[in-house]
Amino acid sequence: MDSLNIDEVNCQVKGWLKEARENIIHAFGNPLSVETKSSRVDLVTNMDKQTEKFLVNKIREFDPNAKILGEEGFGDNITNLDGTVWIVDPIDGTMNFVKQKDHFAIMIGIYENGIGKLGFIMDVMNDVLYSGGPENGVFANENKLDKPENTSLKDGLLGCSSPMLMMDYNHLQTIVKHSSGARVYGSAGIEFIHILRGQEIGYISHLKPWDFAAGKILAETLGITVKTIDGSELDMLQSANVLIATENAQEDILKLLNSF
Ligand code: 2AM
Ligand code: CA
Ligand code: CA
Ligand code: CA
Repeated sequence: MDSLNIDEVNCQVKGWLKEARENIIHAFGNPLSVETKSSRVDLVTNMDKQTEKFLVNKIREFDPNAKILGEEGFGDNITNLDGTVWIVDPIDGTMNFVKQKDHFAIMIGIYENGIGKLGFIMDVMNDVLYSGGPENGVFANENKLDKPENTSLKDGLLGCSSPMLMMDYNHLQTIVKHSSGARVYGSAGIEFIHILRGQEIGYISHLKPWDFAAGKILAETLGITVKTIDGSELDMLQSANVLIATENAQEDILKLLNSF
């Protein structure tokens, strides 16, 4: 693909995500096969793999030149961001998917020469697709979202990674003490959704590219900063300690971290 036709891609991807969502819901009737990856709490299921294969096949059919980075490894080995790069997280919040059958998302981020063009976060159980980018704005299904208020740290709820909060990495417990409270949803996608809707002022977690690729495009379109916790730009091919936040909350958190 030379250059993305935003409307066409939007329309195609929405159709795939609708189908992927239906496949996941139908699979609730069948036994789930669950394996561990790096640790006891890092899971992958047959539905993570099936959903990624489904999306990778759709992307390849639609855009044979696409480079695809997928969490479960059915995409390509990507070493740079040249051309059109699709970044896929087939099920974000696999632990929630396994334990709760709720609070998980399907995510796709599309980048052209490193620039975010379109992001998609499908909240599967609520049947709401968050989609869009800098050229068309951000939508929850068909409803356009306004920019969330630029709330400061003390006046808002902060989403946190559970292990980072427990271990007090990056002084996270102190940061939370300066906020209105912590929330831990167990899915980066669901945290992004709360921020897009103005229900949280931020989220701090150690994330991989597929965890933040889609959300970064949507959040930045609405004036939310998505950077490393010390304020540097993210590398779309590297994991990082990520801070997603309103501009004011990001400033408050940076000031706090610099005071240690
Ligand atoms: P995942 O479910 O797609 O793996 C909370 O676990 C959030 O952090 C989820 O969005 C999860 O994405 C992500 N995450 C990133 N690395 C993880 C890991 N090693 N173990 C569990 N979750 C991880
Ligand atoms: Ca995973
Ligand atoms: Ca993920
Ligand atoms: Ca995943």
